[in-house]
Amino acid sequence: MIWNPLAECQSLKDRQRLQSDRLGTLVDRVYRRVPFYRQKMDALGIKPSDIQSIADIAKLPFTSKDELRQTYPYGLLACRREELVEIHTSSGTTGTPVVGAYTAADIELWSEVMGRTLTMAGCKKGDTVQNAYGYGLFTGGLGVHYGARKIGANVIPISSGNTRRQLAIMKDFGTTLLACTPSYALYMAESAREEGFDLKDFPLKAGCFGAEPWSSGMRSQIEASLGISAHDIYGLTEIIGPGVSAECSCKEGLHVNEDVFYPEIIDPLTGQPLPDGQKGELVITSLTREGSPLIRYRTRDITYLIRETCSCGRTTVRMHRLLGRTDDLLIIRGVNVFPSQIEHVLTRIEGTQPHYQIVVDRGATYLDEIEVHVEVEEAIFSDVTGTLEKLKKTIHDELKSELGLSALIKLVEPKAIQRSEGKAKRIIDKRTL
Ligand code: DLL
Repeated sequence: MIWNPLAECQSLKDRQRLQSDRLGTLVDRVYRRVPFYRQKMDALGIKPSDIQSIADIAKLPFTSKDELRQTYPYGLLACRREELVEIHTSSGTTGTPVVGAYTAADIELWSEVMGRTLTMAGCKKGDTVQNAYGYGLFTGGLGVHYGARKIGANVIPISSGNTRRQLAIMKDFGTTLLACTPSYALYMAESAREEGFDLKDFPLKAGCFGAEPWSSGMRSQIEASLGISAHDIYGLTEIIGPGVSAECSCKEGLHVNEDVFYPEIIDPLTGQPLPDGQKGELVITSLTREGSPLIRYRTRDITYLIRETCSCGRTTVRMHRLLGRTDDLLIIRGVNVFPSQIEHVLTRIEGTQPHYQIVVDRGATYLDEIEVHVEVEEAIFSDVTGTLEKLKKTIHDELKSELGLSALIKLVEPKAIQRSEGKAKRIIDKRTL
């Protein structure tokens, strides 16, 4: 099913016209109402009348995360304070939090795009959605909540944590769709096994997982251990929260809701737009937001765009699942390493679990050292016949061929790596630069 065929299956020509109109209105609005944008446009000598179509977007300046921080909390507001109905922020673990401010129309927009997201995972009226994303300032909880309400599904607002209770609720209430981070979904499956039941016996049929990177290998493990179809969903606080893009049943990239969130890919070093299919930094313009619209926001997320029409019938452009972040890039002895590459290798190797941590340190020789801690399956861990040593060598060799780097491998027993109920912590960088 498609939630909004008019928007999601629109002809390219009609969509471009709509995007052009919306961009014009947005630029007018922020030029009049947000001094930050007026000054940036004036500095470049651009007037709202220079923006005639969506193709003119490249004339506009970027917005960076640092600028959001400098204007915290209300500097980029494009409406009156009393028009706001809700505020969210990022967790702020890496600095001043970034703010998303919503008017009633913004909440309606969020409900609409999350309705599309859940529908892509096969969710419909009558389904029971167990929403194990955190409720609160984090956008995962309320985003899924609004989407489920929009399409008439029944939402259980359990929030994250208390895994035993999650499983009891799932069993008692007959949950059909689970929403949480992918790492938490795996943790739930593991806990269910320990409690002596199998999630495959539950009526659960699908899951909407996102908010952190995960690989196709991890998807296979989730699908097998929960007996469901696992869908990748993407978004960020600055733009709206979840609801920017999501996977349909074809799972060949995430459909971007481009009638409202216009995507571009740029070279992160030069800022130059890149053609479809080429990997770079995702830049998003929120075309219809009222509270905190952003123009050409640099997400720091790396992906590429896929323009061909999907066999599901939606005509919206797709983005490949995230390939990394410009600021997650680890540079180890000059070699560029994304944690996603490591996960990709690990999930290919029999006997390992997709629970891992990457520890980077600088040894006595001042050379970077990378140590990958990997959980192995119980049976292998207790094996005394040298299987562990063989596995260690396999992981070492496969990582070396993928990354061109020798990593120290530490195999750890099941559950040795701390589980997370929200976003998993994969990297521990101990280097002091
Ligand atoms: O994580 C919003 C969200 C909630 C998305 C629930 C999906 C599901 P932030 O906390 O602002 O917002 O973090 C945004 O998380 O820039 C990406 O780097 C990362 N991220 C989000 N979704 C995915 C995904 C929410 N599907 C940042 N795959 C983004 C990989 C993701 N990374």
